[in-house]
Amino acid sequence: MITLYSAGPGFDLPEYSPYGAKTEIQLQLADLPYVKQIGRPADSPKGQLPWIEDEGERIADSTFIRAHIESKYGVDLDAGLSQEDRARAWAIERMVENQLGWTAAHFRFLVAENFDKGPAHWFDAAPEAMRETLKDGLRAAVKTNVHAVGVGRHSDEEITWLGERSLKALQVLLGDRPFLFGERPVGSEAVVYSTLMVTLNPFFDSPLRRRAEAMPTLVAYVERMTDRFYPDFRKMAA
Ligand SMILES: N[C@@H](CCC(=O)N[C@@H](CS)C(=O)NCC(=O)O)C(=O)O
Repeated sequence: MITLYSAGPGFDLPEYSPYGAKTEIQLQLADLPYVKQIGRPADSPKGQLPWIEDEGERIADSTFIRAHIESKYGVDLDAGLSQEDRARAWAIERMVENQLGWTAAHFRFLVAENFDKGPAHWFDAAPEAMRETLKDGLRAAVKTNVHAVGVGRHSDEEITWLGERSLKALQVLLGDRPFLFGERPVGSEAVVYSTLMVTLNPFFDSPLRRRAEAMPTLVAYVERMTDRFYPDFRKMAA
């Protein structure tokens, strides 16, 4: 049985790590049984969530986890897609992870009110004397990363504009289909959903969230995916 290590539920989401949710959904799409445990990035072979343990083997990074499950279990999460659509799926995945995700992370971690009501609480159990140092360390690390990928060099308005371009692209790509490539969810769907889920999360306010909320296609898509992959969460939230 595969064990998935991820962040777990939090901040009104069924899984707080977008990459953890991606892997969790891909395990479900592959029809593979798994158990889920809360993991700490420091314990991961690559220092980040998620990672899996599969018959003694530890695999980290959501993209490599997908490659592992597809090759080991003979699954094709993009079954039925043409070569062109497979290429499109990869391009969509890169846009979402390498661009949209960072714009959303900027608002979640680097806007003081959001950081204080959210990520700052990860240190609630730490000794009081260390708490502020730990919070500063997390904020500084995220800031360095957001700056390194380029997003952090822009104003909030510019970051919103950049993120909105990806949201608009997703809206067009989805059109009136229930899933990206038709009636059936494919592998890249997991990434699109998990990133939109954190972007639209009402727990954190941001101009980017409000732009996403104004796109009914994306809102309905997130609800559809949550119903399908986190049905218990939807029931609880109802
Ligand atoms: N490329 C990685 C990205 C994973 C990632 O960014 N994980 C975040 C949680 S959503 C993390 O562990 N961050 C802690 C850190 O980078 O120190 C993947 O696809 O799994």
